[in-house]
Amino acid sequence: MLIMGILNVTPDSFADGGRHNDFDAAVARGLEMIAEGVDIIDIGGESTRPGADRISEAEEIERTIPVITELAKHGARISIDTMRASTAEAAIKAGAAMINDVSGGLADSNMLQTAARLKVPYIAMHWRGQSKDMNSKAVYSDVVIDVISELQERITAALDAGIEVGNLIIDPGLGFAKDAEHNWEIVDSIDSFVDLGYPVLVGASRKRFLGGDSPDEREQATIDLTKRLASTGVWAVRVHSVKPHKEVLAQ
Ligand code: PMM
Repeated sequence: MLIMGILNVTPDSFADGGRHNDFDAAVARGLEMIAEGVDIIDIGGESTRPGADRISEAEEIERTIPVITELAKHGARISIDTMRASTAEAAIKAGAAMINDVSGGLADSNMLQTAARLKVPYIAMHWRGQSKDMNSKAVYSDVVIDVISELQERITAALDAGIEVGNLIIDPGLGFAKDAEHNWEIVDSIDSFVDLGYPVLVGASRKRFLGGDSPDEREQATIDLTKRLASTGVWAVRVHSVKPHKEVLAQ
């Protein structure tokens, strides 16, 4: 299982506490992750935590592209965490190798065609709407069946747009329009997602459904979950801390 290390270049990320919100700190953290053996560094400029406001395209590009350019020079495999086709394209030009779109192509009507044209791996996450009001959309008759069927629609849209089967990765989108119980039901049924036949990425790191009062308290729960997912055929986990996850996978 691969480790995708989170590098949020945002002043308001709930889990980083804005610690990496300037270029030097972000590059330093990226280099540290490379030294720790990270497989992919996921660089994002826009917070998607519940209730978060959107930022402009210019600001998103300004935050992410210089960090991508610098870390790509060090040989890192980088994904760009963005819902915007324009940011994704700028990131790939700057040296990113993969697009991580939490909206699965729903936020920007140009995204799927852009990913197809760029011929890079594309991560389609399950999403029901912008973070501002996503909690009100956490309504399912059966969360596993509903999320799989909505992901299948995104898979069809991605393939129709010309994304190659081998470039498509899926993600159930833990914490996005889902309450704690929904997230655990998905984790308990992760095999059903793996069985769809695409690489599955899981992003649980320090999210509220893990319990605890602070992001740091949720760290151990994240590591425990990575250990559990390692035997399920999940392709990668998206996590804040790289070293403890590499260690738990090596056990
Ligand atoms: N979660 C967040 C941001 N980007 N991308 C994918 N593919 N999957 C996720 O679960 C995901 C994501 C929000 O978490 P953060 O604010 O800690 O980065």
